[in-house]
Amino acid sequence: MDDVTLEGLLEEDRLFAPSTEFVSNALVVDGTFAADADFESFWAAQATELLDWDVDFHTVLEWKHPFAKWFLGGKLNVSYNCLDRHVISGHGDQVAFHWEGEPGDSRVISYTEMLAEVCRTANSLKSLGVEKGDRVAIYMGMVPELAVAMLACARIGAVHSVVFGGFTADSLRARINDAEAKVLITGDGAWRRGGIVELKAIADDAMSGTPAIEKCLVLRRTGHDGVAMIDGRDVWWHDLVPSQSDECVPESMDAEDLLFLLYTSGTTGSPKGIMHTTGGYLTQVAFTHKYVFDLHPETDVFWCTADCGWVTGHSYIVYGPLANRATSVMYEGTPDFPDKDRFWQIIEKYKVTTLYTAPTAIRTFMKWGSEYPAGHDLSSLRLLGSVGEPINPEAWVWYFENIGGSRCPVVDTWWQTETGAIMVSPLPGKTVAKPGSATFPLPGIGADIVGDDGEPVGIPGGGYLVLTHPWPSMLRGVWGDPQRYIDTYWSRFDKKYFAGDGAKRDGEGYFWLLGRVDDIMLVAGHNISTTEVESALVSHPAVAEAAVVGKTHETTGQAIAAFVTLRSGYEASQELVAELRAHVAEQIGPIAKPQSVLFTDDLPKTRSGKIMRRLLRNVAEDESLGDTTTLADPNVVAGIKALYAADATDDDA
Ligand code: 6R9
Repeated sequence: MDDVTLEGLLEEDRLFAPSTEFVSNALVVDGTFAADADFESFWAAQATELLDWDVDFHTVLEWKHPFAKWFLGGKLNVSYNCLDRHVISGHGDQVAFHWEGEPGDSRVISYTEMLAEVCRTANSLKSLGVEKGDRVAIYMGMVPELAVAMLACARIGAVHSVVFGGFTADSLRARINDAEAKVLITGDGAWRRGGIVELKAIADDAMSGTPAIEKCLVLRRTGHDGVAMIDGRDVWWHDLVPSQSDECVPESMDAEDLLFLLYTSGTTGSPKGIMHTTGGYLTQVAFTHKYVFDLHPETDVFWCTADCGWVTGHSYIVYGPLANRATSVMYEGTPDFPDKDRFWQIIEKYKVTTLYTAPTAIRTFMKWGSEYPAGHDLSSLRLLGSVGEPINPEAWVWYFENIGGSRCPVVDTWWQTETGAIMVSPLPGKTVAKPGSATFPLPGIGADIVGDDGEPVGIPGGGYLVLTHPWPSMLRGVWGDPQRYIDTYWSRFDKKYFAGDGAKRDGEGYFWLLGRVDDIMLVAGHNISTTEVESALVSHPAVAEAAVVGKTHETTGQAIAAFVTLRSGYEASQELVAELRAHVAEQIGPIAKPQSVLFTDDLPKTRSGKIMRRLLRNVAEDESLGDTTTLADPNVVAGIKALYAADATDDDA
């Protein structure tokens, strides 16, 4: 952003208070957490209450700006906290995972079974030469063995680096090499919309240039022919794991020992290996999973639809839910296989109570139409969550009404790979929500909004979201590159963590996330948020999803170019273009009116579902597309480029 403050122009007055019924059984209501508790004692209390420690910590926080250590002197094991202690306390028969395979097969896995399989896998890793501190890369589809592999690493003190199963061989190779992983765990293949992604073949390609890899453990999932195994390097899971002992003493780890690396590409540069450690990470994921999702372990069925290749899967499929002894659903496939009602079918089948998904999915469901959820019994649901991008108010309301039956609170959770756990979110039994606002920082978290000078902008006001003091699950660094950690997160503002997101606070202090700072547009001297213009477009009944970018303009500096997908039943037309432009002007003001509107079937998205505006900016500026390797489907943007070139809707009126 230039030296102009982000204004935040879109207004939202709708209020959604939790129902009396929800409040009557909620873990957190008004007054549960003392408002002014100091954050160190707050987190110390959570760490003691939520986790089992082998040795208690003697110091809560050592803060040598910008390097933090939490719970010094404490020792614990993450897999013990996620599994053994629940079995010991008599809950071994409780279901840890209801796993649903894409082709329709399913498995029910109890805590006892999970523990035994984790021990066998941990012993297998030891037999392959893995020792405490070694890095293990994991490249698998969404099968239970992926969670097992992560926990097996945690059990023996190895550091896992999960690489999303949709990445290419080049991306996998780069991540393996940066971490110098010794072992790769993969599968023969993964099911994807009825087809097979040949994981092992891709892994072989990657391993052609990974000097550190010694062994590769391969799970048979798809069972297709022709999977090549290299003698001395490759081992089938079924040849090794089942014969191992189902006992493996958990390694007692220092609170600050590394638990995992997770690579994030962010908006620029090569992927960064984000480092997360043991005690602080587990404390905050357990805390947030329990209270943000109001977890009642005896009765809830929790479903986070993310992939374990992303931080959301790490924290809210594996570590948070298991630490809290939750029963979860884990699903292998896509929402539209075999049909567009698969999610609703799964919710009905397992009586899911809590659904945690992403705005990109919600907008897709809106586009497909409400008849798909309407055909299923979703009455088991009692709480809904959102993560990954700002949720447009209209998508929020659609989710609330069509999925939650207007009865379930919606928690819009802001956080990042780097923060490890949720930071800004409603507490569902307490917070009065506003659609599109992540509301307030959680207890123990310091967040603020500052201007270009780093000074707080006050209430109301807009600028950059910062975190004002350390938190337990914060990244401890960037693997192999301490300077990059300092430069990326701690140099923009003095003593404050720079999140890279624009944000505003309204007159009542609610936080509104306005998109990545790099995406914000400067039109005639006004900083305009892409999120707000997109939300205005999505509030038109014809629009399912929208992405807007700034493109160079002679007089206004930048002009707004909009890319829009329509809901089923609506047709593209010149009249609709005019209507949408007028609609934005009415919702936000004439300054935010898109100069051009292009209708398209799809928008370019990252593999984790976030809209990649940089590429649309390239399209609007008629520049080359550059690196498109992080895209889920590179064809989408090529198609938009062709459409854009042929389109004549540009109109300065
Ligand atoms: C958890 C995750 C982090 C970036 C973050 C922000 C965006 C995530 C959001 C949100 C608005 C929310 N983001 N949740 N923006 N409201 N509730 O997504 O991690 O993949 O590292 O992405 O995602 O821009 O900075 P990650």
